[in-house]
Amino acid sequence: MDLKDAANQLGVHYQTAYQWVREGKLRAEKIGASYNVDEEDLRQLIQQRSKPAPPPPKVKVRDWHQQKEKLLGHLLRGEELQARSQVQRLADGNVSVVEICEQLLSPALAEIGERWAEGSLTIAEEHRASAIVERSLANLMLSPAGRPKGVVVVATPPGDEHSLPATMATAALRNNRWITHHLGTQVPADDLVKISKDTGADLVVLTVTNPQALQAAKSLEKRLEEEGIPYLTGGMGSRLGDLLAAIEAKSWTNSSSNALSEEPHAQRRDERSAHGTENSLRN
Ligand code: B12
Repeated sequence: MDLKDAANQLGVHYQTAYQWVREGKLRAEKIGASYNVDEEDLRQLIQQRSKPAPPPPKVKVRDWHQQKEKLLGHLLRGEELQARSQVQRLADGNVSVVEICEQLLSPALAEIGERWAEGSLTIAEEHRASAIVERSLANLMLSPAGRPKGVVVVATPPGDEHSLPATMATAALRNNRWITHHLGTQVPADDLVKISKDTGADLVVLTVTNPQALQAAKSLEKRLEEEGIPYLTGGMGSRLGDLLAAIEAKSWTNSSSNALSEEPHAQRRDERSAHGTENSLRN
């Protein structure tokens, strides 16, 4: 077949097919002034082009500590564009949302919390940093193609204003093909139950960061149990990887209580006791 017909079958312009012949991508025999393309060669090239491109190679982060220090610097100086492009570069390099959250964003935020607690960072600076992290997370809210695994509702109990952990959980779930309804903070129990039923949620994920909201979380759990809606609760120090593992294994089924909800702050409460919490972020 001549090159013009081959180009048509490939769905490209004649010049492109000619370029491919010159580059050796498409084999063709020169006969006089024209080119002859073997049908088998053409079939193979068409097949090769129809395969999805392989995912970009995963960027290997050698030094997360250095990444965290760099991000922390941007957050402390209020350099939003630099912070967001640092996060974006990792996402573009196929680094998982869980890694980005747990190796980079959470450690940077933890340090911001430490500095606030010891009085070297103002509330305004903390708010500015949190807002940048929140907007960096927006870029990670991707839902890859493929059959959804199920429906999840993510919420934070009343009395807890720490919205970022639930946003991170949402990003991780969406990236793992769970349809995720992210409700943010301060959702009344009745409304949480209603939306869970309306959306046909398989599971409610609760995130508790403020120890003072633990009781509210317990009441929500009790209510969900009464309604027969499964839930998983996590908090400071709990791992997104554990959330994904539990949800993949569907190991929440009939869980009337779960270990994660017992002491969500246990791990870090000890670590941070030296800094105290008498300072207030809010006044
Ligand atoms: C930002 C921030 C705030 C912001 C929140 C803004 C926002 N939009 O979220 C504001 C200003 C509102 C705030 C307020 C307060 N804060 Co504050 N805050 C922080 C800070 C600096 C970051 C929080 C954060 O997002 N952390 C990063 C998260 C994402 O990391 P993580 O906890 O490990 O989260 C993981 C898990 O939650 C997991 N996950 C999420 N969902 C699920 C679900 C399941 C099932 C599983 C398995 C896992 C999982 O995913 C996350 C990522 O890996 C922390 C410092 C810190 N160490 O975190 C203090 C911190 C949490 N705050 C603290 C305090 C004391 C308060 C206040 C009580 C201060 C006050 N006196 O007013 C108030 C409480 C207000 C309220 N009613 O809630 C203390 C809590 C200490 C304690 N444990 O007792 C901390 C630790 C600061 C400190 N060092 O003292 N805070």
